[in-house]
Amino acid sequence: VPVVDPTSVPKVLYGHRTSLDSLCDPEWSQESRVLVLYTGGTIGMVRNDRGKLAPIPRELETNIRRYPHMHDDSYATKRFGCNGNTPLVLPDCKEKRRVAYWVYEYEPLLDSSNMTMDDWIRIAKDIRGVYEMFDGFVVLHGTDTLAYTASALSFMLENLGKPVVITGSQIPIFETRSDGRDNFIGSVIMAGSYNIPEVTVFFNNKLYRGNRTTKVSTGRLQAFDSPNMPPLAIAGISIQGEVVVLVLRDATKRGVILVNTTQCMHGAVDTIYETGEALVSAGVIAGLDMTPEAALTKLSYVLAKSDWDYDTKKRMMMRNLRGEMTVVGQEDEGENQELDVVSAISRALQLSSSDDVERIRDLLVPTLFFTAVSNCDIKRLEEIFSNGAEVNLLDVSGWSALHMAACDGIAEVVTWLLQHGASVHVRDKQGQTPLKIAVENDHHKVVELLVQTGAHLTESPLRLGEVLVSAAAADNVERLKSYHIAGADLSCADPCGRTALHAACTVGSEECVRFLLEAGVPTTTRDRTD
Ligand code: ASN
Repeated sequence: VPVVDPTSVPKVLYGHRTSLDSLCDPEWSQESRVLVLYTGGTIGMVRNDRGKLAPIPRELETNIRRYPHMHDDSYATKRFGCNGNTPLVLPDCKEKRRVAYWVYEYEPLLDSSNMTMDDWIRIAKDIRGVYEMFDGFVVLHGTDTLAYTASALSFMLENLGKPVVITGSQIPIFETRSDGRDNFIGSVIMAGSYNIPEVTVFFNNKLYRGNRTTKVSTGRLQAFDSPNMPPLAIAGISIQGEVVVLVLRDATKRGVILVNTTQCMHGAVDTIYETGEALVSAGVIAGLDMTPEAALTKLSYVLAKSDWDYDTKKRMMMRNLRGEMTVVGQEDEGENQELDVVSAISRALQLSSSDDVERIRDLLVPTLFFTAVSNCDIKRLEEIFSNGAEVNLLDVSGWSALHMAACDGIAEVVTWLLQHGASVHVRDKQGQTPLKIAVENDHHKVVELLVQTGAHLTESPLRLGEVLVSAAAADNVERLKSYHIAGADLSCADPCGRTALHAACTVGSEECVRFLLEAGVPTTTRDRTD
């Protein structure tokens, strides 16, 4: 689970621009928040006197502010004031919430051909450092090595629960005919408004799974493609010569992990060919339909796992870790049983065409799904899920099934939902996450499960101080425990400088005082009246 590591928090958040507190302010839930990490690339470059492209520092954000389709200045100043801290805000795109965004510029800005593995690590650490403060991330990147960075990040960002969208452009963003503006705006919308918790590439109006992409053209605006997702026709590639195999066998015996990937755009490495079979018997792992970029970065990731032994590393190379390759037979392809209600209604209405039955199913599945959640009926959930229920579906109040289960406090249902891809970061119309709902209902086990899956509180320290003080003042030790399990700092003070311990002492709540002391809160904090 990503945690805030203050040493890697980009300066933009603590420095002259934006303070952590203002970002955590509850009123912020009105907008979704996106951090744009600008690493370089053509997108932000400017042509010099000799017509050569080079990045110019500290220009991108200032220029974006002048473009009304990238920044709605009147909304931003009305909502946040004009104090030098005003974030960028996308114009209304008819999505659920406005997207507010910040640009964090790297120093130096790089042509991506000059990037190394250290740059991948820096991007991953920066995202981890501020993971809890944003709803999504956009990485502006040069196109030459963008697919490598996308693949590398997909492996490095373990337990990712929020979108990370990588983009760039073929023509600089502020040139008249540029693909940069659409790529940029599309990426910010994807990161801010869509719950796609993985590393993706947005280019030329398409969103690709990052580790499936490869750069296919240096000149066309359709610079990227994802040829094997969904998988296309399978074509084999023949590798010549027994001598090569004997060489390779030697290497695998020495403990070298070898992966065979195809350089073809479409199709996968196939072992039905004798040569392919010989490679497998020499210990070479079939990389199936992985792109060479994904294969290289997956190997780097797997080899760096010091706690995995040689066999585990080999197993992991063969396994689909982040959707980077298609392992035939890995997914459960069992026949779906038609839902009883759907069959009954279809029979009663004498529907014969499969399209009509399909329509009935689409109408009923969401309702059946929410009902099964509130009835805690796991068997029914399985059945409905295999009929195509969308786990992160929202009801009219913006509640997901996970909000519901968190409110009811049934750990079994919460576990099932999390195992089936429910996002812990979805917020309802009041900006409340499932974690907040579980905390307010004191479902400790559920709070624990959500935190283990990457959920975190979204209140500012001051707001946390307020809720902790009121819990202690009401002698509510269960609530203090809930916040404690949710990862809150119990020594947070309210705007008057009072902590939960002050409040517990004032009302003489022995239980709260004992709990707070056992949790290790400081006993010498003074409030504003001293
Ligand atoms: N050379 C540039 C880069 O990769 C190419 C681009 O961004 N279109 O940084």
